[in-house]
This record gives sequence, C-alpha cells and structure tokens, in this order.
Amino acid sequence: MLFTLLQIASLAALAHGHGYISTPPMRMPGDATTAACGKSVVADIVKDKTSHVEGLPELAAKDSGYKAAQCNLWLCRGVQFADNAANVQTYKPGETVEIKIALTIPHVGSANVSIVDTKTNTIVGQPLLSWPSGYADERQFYGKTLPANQTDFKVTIPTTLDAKCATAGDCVIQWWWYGTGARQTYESCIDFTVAAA
Ligand SMILES: *[C@@H]1O[C@H](CO)[C@@H](O)[C@H](O)[C@H]1NC(C)=O
Ligand SMILES: *[C@@H]1O[C@H](CO)[C@@H](O)[C@H](O)[C@H]1NC(C)=O
Ligand SMILES: [Cu+2]
Repeated sequence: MLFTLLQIASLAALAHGHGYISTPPMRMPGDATTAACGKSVVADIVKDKTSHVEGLPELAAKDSGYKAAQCNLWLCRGVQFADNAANVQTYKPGETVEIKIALTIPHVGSANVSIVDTKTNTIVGQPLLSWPSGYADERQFYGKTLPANQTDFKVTIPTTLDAKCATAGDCVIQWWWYGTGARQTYESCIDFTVAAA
C-alpha cells in the first residue's frame, strides 16, 4: 500500500515518542503504580513508553487514585519498584553494564545516567555518565550523525557502594534527559542490586 506524504506526516505525529531504556528492562507500571499514581498516569505511560514527566502532574491531579508522596512522579515517572521486581539486575562492583536507549524524537539538551537513592531521590556519588549539553541534537539525529554512544553506552558499577544498593528497590540506575527547548524531562529506571563487598 502506498502512503501519501500527508498520510506519512500524520502517522509520524501519531507515533509520538521521545526515548526510553530498551535494555536492560526498564520499570514499567502495573498494579503498584496504579495504587500510588492512579490509573491516568499508568495509562499514559503504557500508551507512550517515552512520555515526559511534565505531562503527568496535571493528569495525576485529576485522578482520585493519586497519592503524590507515594507516587513520586520525579523519580522514574512514579513507576514503582514492586511492578518491576521480576527484572532486578544483579551487578558486581566494577562491572561494565551496557545500556541501550530507544530514542525516537530528539530534543537537544542535557542528560545523565546515575545511580539514584530511591528513598531520597538523590544521586549516589557522581553521575555514571553525563552529557552537560548537546544530547539528542535534532540536526545530528535527522542528519544520521548522532553519536552512537548517546543511545548505546556502557557504565561502570562503582566499587564504593558498600551495602548501599544491596537491597532490591533501594537504588535504581536512572537515565535522565532534559530537552532544553522542548522543556521536557524523560526518565527510565533499571532496578538492580550490588552485593556488599
Ligand atoms: C542528572 O539527573 C538528575 C536526575 O536524576 C537531575 O536532577 C540532574 O539535574 C541531572 N544533572 C545534570 C548535570 O544533568
Ligand atoms: C562518544 O563518541 C564520540 C565520537 O562520536 C566521542 O567524541 C566521545 O568522547 C564519546 N563519549 C563517550 C562518553 O564515550
Ligand atoms: Cu517533544
């Protein structure tokens, strides 16, 4: 079947998307997230795995099932650990981990990949990788010159965590990207443990 340009343009608009972690498996919402964030937030993320955080608070506020503190939209878009308990990765101190990003629509900005303490939503130590600017540049993306290491990269698990991330759910590896012009934040999380040395 042939598509006209107009049809292709409208299909592209429908296939709305920005980015998410495709490997290892990222947290996706289920019953625990519904209980914390309400049905509307869950439906939005299920419909669009790449949806940005800024679109969620308004949606959540209208939902009687939303419990702001428990949901914590600015950590992993509110997606709860219990929904990803089957996908906890086991890493060793010093191990190299490959992470792949499905980046579908670019917005130039900054990004980092960090271990985040889920109780306080603070970065543990320094980001594992950081792009202070120039991440997901539209010109490079559409010119097919986006550096491959923006969407397929390796991080090294720190050797200084001790028991900090020994318990599943205490820490996540979060990929965080902020498109400066679009003013949109994207977050995906990997659950993991590192046994105390
Ligand atoms: C890194 O990511 C965190 C979210 O985990 C964000 O709050 C912070 O501003 C980012 N830092 C930089 C330098 O991009
Ligand atoms: C990513 O690749 C570019 C070349 O495309 C290189 O200049 C840069 O140092 C690499 N960055 C990282 C974090 O490996
Ligand atoms: Cu956008």
